[in-house]
Amino acid sequence: MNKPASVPEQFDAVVVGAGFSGLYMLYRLRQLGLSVKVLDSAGDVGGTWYWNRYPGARCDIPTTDYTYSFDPELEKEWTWSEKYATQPEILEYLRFAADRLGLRPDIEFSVTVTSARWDEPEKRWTITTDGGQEIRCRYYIMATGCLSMPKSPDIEGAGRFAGRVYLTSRWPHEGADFTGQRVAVIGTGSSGIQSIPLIARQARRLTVFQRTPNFSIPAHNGPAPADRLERLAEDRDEYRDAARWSRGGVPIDPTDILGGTASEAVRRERFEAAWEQGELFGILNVFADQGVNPAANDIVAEMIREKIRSIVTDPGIAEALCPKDHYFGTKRPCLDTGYFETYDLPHVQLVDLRKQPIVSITEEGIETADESFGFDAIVYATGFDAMTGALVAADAAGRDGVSLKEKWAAGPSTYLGLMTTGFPNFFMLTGPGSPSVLSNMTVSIEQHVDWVAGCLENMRDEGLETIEPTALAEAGWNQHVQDCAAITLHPTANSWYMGANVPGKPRVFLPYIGGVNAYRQACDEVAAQGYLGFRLTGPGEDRCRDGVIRRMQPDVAMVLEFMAAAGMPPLETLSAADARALLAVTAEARPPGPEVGEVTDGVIPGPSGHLPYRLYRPAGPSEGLRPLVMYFHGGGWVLGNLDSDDPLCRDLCARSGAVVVSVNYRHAPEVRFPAAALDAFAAVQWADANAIELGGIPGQLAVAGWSAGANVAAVACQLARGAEGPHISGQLLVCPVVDSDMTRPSYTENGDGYILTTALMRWFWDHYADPADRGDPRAAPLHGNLEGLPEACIVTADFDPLRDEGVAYARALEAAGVPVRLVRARGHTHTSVTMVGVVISGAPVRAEIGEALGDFFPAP
Ligand code: NA7
Repeated sequence: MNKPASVPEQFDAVVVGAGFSGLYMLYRLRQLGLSVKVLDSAGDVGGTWYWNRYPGARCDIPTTDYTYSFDPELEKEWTWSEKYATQPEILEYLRFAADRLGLRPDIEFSVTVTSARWDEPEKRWTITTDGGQEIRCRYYIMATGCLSMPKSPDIEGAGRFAGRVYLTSRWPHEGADFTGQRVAVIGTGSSGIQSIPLIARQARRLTVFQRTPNFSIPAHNGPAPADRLERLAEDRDEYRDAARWSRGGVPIDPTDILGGTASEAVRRERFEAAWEQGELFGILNVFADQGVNPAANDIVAEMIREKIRSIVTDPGIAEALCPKDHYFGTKRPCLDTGYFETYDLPHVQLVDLRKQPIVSITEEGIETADESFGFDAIVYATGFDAMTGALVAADAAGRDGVSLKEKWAAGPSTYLGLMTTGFPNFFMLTGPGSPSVLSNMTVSIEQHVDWVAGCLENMRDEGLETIEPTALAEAGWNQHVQDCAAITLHPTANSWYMGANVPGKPRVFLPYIGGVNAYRQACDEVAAQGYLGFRLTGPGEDRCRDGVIRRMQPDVAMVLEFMAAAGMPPLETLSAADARALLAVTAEARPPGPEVGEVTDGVIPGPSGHLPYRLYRPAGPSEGLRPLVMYFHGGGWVLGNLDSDDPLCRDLCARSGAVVVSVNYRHAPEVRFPAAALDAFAAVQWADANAIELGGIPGQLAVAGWSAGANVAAVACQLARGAEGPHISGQLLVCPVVDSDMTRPSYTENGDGYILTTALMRWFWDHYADPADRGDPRAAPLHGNLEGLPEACIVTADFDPLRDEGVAYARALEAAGVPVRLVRARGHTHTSVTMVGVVISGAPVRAEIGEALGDFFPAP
């Protein structure tokens, strides 16, 4: 019932949407004693399950898991009839839940929110509906769903067709009867793939217009999976908890088998088992690396393509149905029942829009570049303006009158996918930047609702009125969301996850791919740290603990977790010999690094005996001369050798196109300061004198090193300048040791927990140099004369105790007139940038390093 606009209704909270999330949110808010109004433009509860009534519509997560878990009693009272329930059954379930929890009195149906604005003095939202109603509330909660705003038809002439038009996402309640009709289906996403076999049963002729073939596996629908039912019967709470702390919101055993190294038999067995199981998270878990490694992904993709070829009789049609333009899983894979089999039916035709694009919809049908088709009905299965569409459409304007649409013009920006700056007390359930569509939605919905309820309860208890994220926290989270996506294959696809399906929509990865478990952990930590990154206000209160919840690159964090779990003893507790032996063992398990043209070992005459070296020649013509880079390995002057930095040297060689010569200088404690530095200088002199024999262009010589290797490289530059030769074109210093002062803030911040610790650095110094020598520029080049040194590229890592001395060296060089390129390895540790083939996020940093190395020399 609409009230006059002059007398706005007042509630503590307004929730938009009465699907899975809106219903549970209402339930939790009521428990807090808040007054709540839920608004929905539908005629009943159900959300996406109210609208998506097309034939064959089902969930693609097993019903054992696609269900509310917050109330064991509710669970007991409902039994799903199938492994993947149909839309009518899911809708029935949500009706049951709404009734059983007595939610309906607080829900108003057939009402669309047209706008909302934040009233700063009143600290309230004013919401306007299509009926002219005004509602005021303190908390405004969007339970609008991720796939609820249909994509507007973006096909020429879409309005002209004279026959019946259907949208899978707005299917008529009375259903559709295609008996005897000529039907077109446009779109082969999940909605198309689910509906096509059923429409084919009725239609006289069915023509499917496919722009992108999609990966689909058989759902093998039937009774709910016995193994899951058993686990639930045994210990429901344990099962639900396992789901909450799983990667995708469904308990599975994540594999550690890698596609690249598994035997053919293992690959086949794992794939066939997943194919038979018919579960999304199963087929996405054939190999641990299929989401990040193109080669592993292609093994799964090709096995699916083999299946398609074995199902579809006509080889031409089979090939057209085989997805080849995106990695498996980077677009939402589908579960089907007889989809590919449908194309064997004589009255079903596939039109490949890549070969003959649609020119226009006409009054009679569809005209492609090659043919005109006549139809009685056209079904658009063309998808959604996913994740942001419904949020933006509700037209909320925040504190400064800026709308969400304006704020998100370049892509959504959120803190935890829950809130966004400038919009106080505005919550998004499963918003962009949260796991949402990459997870079992019901688990992610419950987690979000519980977090919001916990937050509001805390605010009530503390007498607070508003909450809003800070710009710093939000920017940090956006960065983390993109960092997580960047190490996967996902951003390569034109998917709706990327916003790529909607013309003009910014291309940004929308959901959080770091996992339901990692995400829950982050949200819990934010709350436990007094709502880190949020500003909370109330009468006489204005509190804010600003900060960023995840600054580390996600794969770096994984490596640290892995190493912590492996329980390696701290190196500084070992003898030098034992520490060397331990590192040699761990190095054996590494990927080898990229192929280069040639690798040869040799010896250099050092100041006191021979020094072994390894030369890396880039691929390409072997006769031409290249710039020469003398490389010095890391290891605190104590550890490391030609093998330890072999993958990094290959990487530097492949990226820079230079000949890289890695030199094994003498180590401490056997030979102490300044032996390592003198060896490095001798190696540089020797390389200069023997450039042509090494394949180097005379006069084009640079030095490079990592950690203590960067220390001796920097010292070699100073010694060469002092000795008036040889000429060095540039110095690449990756996380260099340039000082023995351990009091800089980066030592305080990163001195423990990131592999290179303060204790280990002290151990290195103690092995290498007497305290009296540690200020000598040959040990601490920061204290040397820096004038006239070669241009430098200095790499510093955020989580490195040596970060600040690297920055100090860069600044000091600049002050001395030396050109410096300072590369910040954001979210990295002292070691992670060098972990070639392990830490994917290091690759862009190494690309920049390779470019910097190339820039030391004149263009070829
Ligand atoms: P999707 O997955 O976005 O699929 C839409 C399909 O429609 C897809 O094949 C699109 O091809 C196609 N499409 C979209 N626009 C056009 C135009 N203009 N011309 C031709 N073809 C077009 O939506 P669904 O509803 O199937 O599924 C959404 C999710 O709901 C699903 O993943 C499940 O999680 C539940 P494209 O790939 O863009 O080339």
